[in-house]
Amino acid sequence: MIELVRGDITEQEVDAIVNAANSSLLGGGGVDGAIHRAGGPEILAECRRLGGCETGDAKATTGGRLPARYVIHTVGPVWRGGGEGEMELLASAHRRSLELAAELGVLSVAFPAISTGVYGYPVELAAPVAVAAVREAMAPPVELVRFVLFSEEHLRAFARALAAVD
Ligand code: AR6
Repeated sequence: MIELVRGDITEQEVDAIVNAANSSLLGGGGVDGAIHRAGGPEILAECRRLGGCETGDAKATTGGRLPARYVIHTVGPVWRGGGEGEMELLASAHRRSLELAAELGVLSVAFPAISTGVYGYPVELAAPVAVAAVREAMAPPVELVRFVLFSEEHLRAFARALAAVD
């Protein structure tokens, strides 16, 4: 099942939350900053041992003080106009996050709108890619994927994308 909520991903009572990180995995602003602030220093200490992450890939840590047991750190593409493989890299970030979630044995995963903040991917274009990638890659034991959208505009874009495939 795929569901949409407007809210803060750090407050989600799910098994794993996905972080829209950068390739250093050493923290940043946006959702990344919020996750490290809420989860505490243990997450960053684990991230330091991971040696970074390529765009389109994902790596996991524990959730520190978060309600979620794990944080899956993925790196979405920086938007450069759409001709630099952004769509495939965004799909890959979702796919790899779900593969990792399945390896961790989790049932529920929350995603933010990866790449649509600092990285500049227009949400109208990102939402259909994210929804399609999750529909394709979602596999047992994962049974719930929740997109947690920070603004009404993002929520509407994801609702349109989900309605188009349902
Ligand atoms: N819960 C849910 N969504 C949030 C939250 C939150 N607490 N905070 C922000 N968002 P961004 P990116 C939304 O910029 O574009 C970082 O510095 C936000 O409104 O966090 O992938 C990293 O270290 C937007 O819709 O991630 C990287 O350097 C979405 O999350 C870079 O930003 C993603 O925005 C990654 O950029």
